[in-house]
Amino acid sequence: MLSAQERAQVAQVWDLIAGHEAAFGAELLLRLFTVYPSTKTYFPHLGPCADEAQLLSHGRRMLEAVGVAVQHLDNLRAALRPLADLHAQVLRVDPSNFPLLIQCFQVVLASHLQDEFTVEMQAAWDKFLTGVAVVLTEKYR
Ligand code: ZNH
Repeated sequence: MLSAQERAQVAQVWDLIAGHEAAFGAELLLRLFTVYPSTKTYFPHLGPCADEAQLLSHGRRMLEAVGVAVQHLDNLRAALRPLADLHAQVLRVDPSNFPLLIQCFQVVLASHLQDEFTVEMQAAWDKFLTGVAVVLTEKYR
């Protein structure tokens, strides 16, 4: 559960991302695939080096879903149910990949937002994304 202050910080960070979903998302995927090459195995259809259009398009879809989560902090499970089913039952992404994505996300935010991305915002954002990952991985069995 996020405190009132953490919610405010999550919303503040989202305000800085909103409008740049594709760019931030593409950079996040590029970092993920480069720093943790094993994550690339889930995206064979992107080829050995995904082109920019593919990164931008999947990056945008991923970050738009994060935006939906930001709007439904009280109701993450319901808001993300279709995506949870997709990741658990169709994509079968190993849950150990989620912390890798969360880490890359924070590096992308820090590198773009610099001093605007305060330590408190990072803490709140980490907690928020971990909550999203819990929901996206709890359908596994
Ligand atoms: Zn994921 C897909 C989100 C994580 C892998 N995804 C997806 C989508 C979205 C997402 C929105 C789209 C859907 C549709 O189309 O319907 N993810 C997401 C989020 C997260 C994630 C939000 C966290 C936070 N994923 C993830 C991980 C991985 C993945 C970690 C691995 C590594 N996804 C994936 C895949 C896919 C997806 C493979 C499919 C793609 C295509 O189809 O192209």
